[in-house]
Amino acid sequence: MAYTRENCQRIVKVGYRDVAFPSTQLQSMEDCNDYLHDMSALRKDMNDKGYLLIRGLHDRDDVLTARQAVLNYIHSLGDKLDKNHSVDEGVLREGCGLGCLPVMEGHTEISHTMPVLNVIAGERPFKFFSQYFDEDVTTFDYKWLRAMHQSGFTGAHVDNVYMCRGSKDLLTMWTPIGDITVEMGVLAVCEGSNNLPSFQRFQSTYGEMDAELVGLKGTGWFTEDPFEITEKFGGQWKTTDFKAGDVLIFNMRTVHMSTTNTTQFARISCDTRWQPSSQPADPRFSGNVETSKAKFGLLSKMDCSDNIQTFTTIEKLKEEWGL
Ligand SMILES: O=C(O)CCC(=O)C(=O)O
Ligand SMILES: [Fe+2]
Repeated sequence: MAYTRENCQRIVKVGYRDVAFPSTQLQSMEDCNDYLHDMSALRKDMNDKGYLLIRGLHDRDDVLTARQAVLNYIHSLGDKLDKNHSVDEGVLREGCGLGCLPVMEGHTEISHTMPVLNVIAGERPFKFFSQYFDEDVTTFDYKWLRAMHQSGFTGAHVDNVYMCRGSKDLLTMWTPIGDITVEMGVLAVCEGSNNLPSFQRFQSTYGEMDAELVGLKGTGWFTEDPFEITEKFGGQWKTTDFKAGDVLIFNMRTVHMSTTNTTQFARISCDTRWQPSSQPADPRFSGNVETSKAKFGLLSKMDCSDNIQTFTTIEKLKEEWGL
């Protein structure tokens, strides 16, 4: 076999773990492009595996245009990018770590600009989700647009803990804004975590939690260690390199995290949420979305203000749940 990028094993970082990829611990994710028009097959995949990887759902050039707009915005804020490189390379200056890059999520100056919306709320995802749900669909106003700094990653979680106050059929679409390798920080999913019997206790405790309601302090992540998930509950971690245009779609019970950005590049991505219009939507993410005070995920690590009353921690809860 020829020694190519495709078959050579790389050492990548997931959380703080060094992991060989592809390997039994972290396998390559399969796309569903061969049966993209067979909605019942796609729904079955979503139910069995917990995700759909679609190559080229968005127009590649539109995504690259959005990337340019986001990089120009970051550059306009000064002292974020390496001056020895052109802006469109997206190289971060030395030491641009946690808190260096702007918060772009919510309804922000950049999240709702035409080049960005043209991709993340464009005709193509609307068409896909209306076919998938077989009815009219709606997407939250709140857009989780982000640029991941050097050494940054998202820990293992299910999205239900953040957005469980509306439709149970809610889906997340993760859109990389550019070509993103595993080394730059992509999403990894634990295949089967959404419905394997071995995840039942996890799903009926952590998976049911409304992080804001219980006053959870911190990120809302179950763990930063991917193998705590597989060792305790099973499932199979999978990931892949993404090209501009690709998307990963998963449901509220799919355990996912990101690989760690070990490069000098800003990793730009956006998650958007999709559901049938006929169902109620979580009120925190539609309408006046800037008012949500609860900060979870990486934002919780940056927020020094103590104005949000917190009552518990994930460590305490795990002890209570016996997990
Ligand atoms: O982009 C990330 O690092 C995390 C994204 C995520 O958790 C999601 O799309 O639900
Ligand atoms: Fe998530």
